[in-house]
Amino acid sequence: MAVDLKNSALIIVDVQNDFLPGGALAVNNGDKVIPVINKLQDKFEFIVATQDWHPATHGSFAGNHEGQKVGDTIILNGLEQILWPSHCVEGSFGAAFHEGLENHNWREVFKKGTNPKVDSYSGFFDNGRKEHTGLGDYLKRYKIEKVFVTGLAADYCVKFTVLDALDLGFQTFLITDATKGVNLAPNDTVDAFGEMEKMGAVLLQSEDLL
Ligand code: VGL
Ligand code: ZN
Repeated sequence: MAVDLKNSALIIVDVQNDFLPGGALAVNNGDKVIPVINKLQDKFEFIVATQDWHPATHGSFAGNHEGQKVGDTIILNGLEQILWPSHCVEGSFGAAFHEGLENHNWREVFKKGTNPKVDSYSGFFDNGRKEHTGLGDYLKRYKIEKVFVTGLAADYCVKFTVLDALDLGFQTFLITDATKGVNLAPNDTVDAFGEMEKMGAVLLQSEDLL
């Protein structure tokens, strides 16, 4: 498949130590996306990354809610919230990008989840859609029309980044071998792929671009 990469951006979502094997919220085989994303970066002139970046007091951490455990669902300021282990605490090793991930051509990094009162799966908006990270305006300022989304995790931050990109009017591609899911339920990643496709995302493999 020949895909025209004019006015395109590669978005690298949350390829951070805590989402990789050995990390606090490790995604199975999460490290497998790194060589794929590195190869893809050679094809793109415009690359941005997102970074999950929580204060230690973040409301998505089970340890900040007495009597709750990881995986429980609570209401956090009016929104349903799955409780996660403490992860990607601002400035920590877990919040850093993996050292094997190329970053020399990145234009900008967009941090998300900085407000302790609301989680932010999408790279564009928080889960309550009250605040934005600046990513959408940034891409539009540079006349980006197509976005190619990669990274972690397929069933959370990648999925919501893709859905918001579609909502903002970007032609949106998901590179399926450049993402892996958490899979709290075994089919979550497959279901997420289906949902993104149904909403208008085009599912590609990296070899379609290389
Ligand atoms: C993520 C859960 C909590 C992700 C971030 O990057 O997919 N998932 N925070
Ligand atoms: Zn998080």
